[in-house]
Amino acid sequence: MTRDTTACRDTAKRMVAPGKGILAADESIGTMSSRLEKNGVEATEENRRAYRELLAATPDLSDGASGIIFCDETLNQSFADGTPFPKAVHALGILPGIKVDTGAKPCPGLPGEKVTEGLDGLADRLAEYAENGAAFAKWRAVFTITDQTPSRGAIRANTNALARYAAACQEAGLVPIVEPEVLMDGDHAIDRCAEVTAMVHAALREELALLNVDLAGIVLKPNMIIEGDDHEVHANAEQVAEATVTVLRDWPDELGGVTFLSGGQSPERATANLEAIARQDAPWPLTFSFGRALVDPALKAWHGEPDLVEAGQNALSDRVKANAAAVRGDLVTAE
Ligand code: 5MM
Repeated sequence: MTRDTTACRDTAKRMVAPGKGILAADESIGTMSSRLEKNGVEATEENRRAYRELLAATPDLSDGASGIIFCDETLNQSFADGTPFPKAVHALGILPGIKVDTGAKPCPGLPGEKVTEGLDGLADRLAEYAENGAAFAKWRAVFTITDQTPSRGAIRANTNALARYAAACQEAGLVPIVEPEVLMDGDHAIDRCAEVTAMVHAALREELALLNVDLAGIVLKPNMIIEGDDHEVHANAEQVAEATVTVLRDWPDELGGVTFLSGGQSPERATANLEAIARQDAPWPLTFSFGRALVDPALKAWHGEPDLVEAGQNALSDRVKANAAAVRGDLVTAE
């Protein structure tokens, strides 16, 4: 199959349109179920569906969100009125995306490290997702910082898989969101996060180049450069922004765009850091593709009550508006 470079480039541009970000609502069934239960909601298929409909149907969501990432279960579900999610979301002016990895699993040969799986049968699944209306895809690899990790083996295995996924997506006409997440777990300082993230990105660029991935037709979803969550000193937003963009500057100008994950930061800190990042000089669009930092307040406000759907939507709307304002430069935040 040949690549339709133009279509992927156009979609990537829509995904990182000025003032818009991407909502990550692609928790796997296991993760979503435990988040529902933590909020006192029974983890049924219908509750997972109702929650995703609450998010997607938030009034005026498309003002600040260009796309929503779903998992396989949601993409095959429908709104309460019977409209399949991809069609309903397109009609709301939002691009539907699909998480296509099958999760980070223990990596054979590398105790304590993980490799993301999902390459088997991927081309067929991508064709089906495209047929069902998906415009883009997502694959997340995770890297844990310790004194010994991430190892070269884990970096190579995960970046190679990310590149194979990205190439397969472009052949299927779907924009790959390429997510190499260096986790915040640990007590490391911000410099160590910068060092590891730079190493992972360098390996990723090499693997993407070897598979002829068109960088203008991908969206990179990196972690911000930030200290480990057990580190005693919290970097301020300016320090995070400068360190983050310094690492990213090794990416060529043609890169389609950069959409940050929130990684477990509080919603407020993620927005403050994003706002400072957006003020940096950069050749590619910089925006957000947060999961928890967008949806946690919505889930708390709704907690499964049909009467509180509007409260949940208002909570999501507040976060999306704040982050959209942050990337537009309209928000002045203080941590
Ligand atoms: C929404 O969570 C996504 C993955 O969930 P699973 O681990 O259950 O597969 C995750 O990939 C998410 O899209 C990104 O990590 C960004 O989310 P955060 O919460 O880090 O912004």
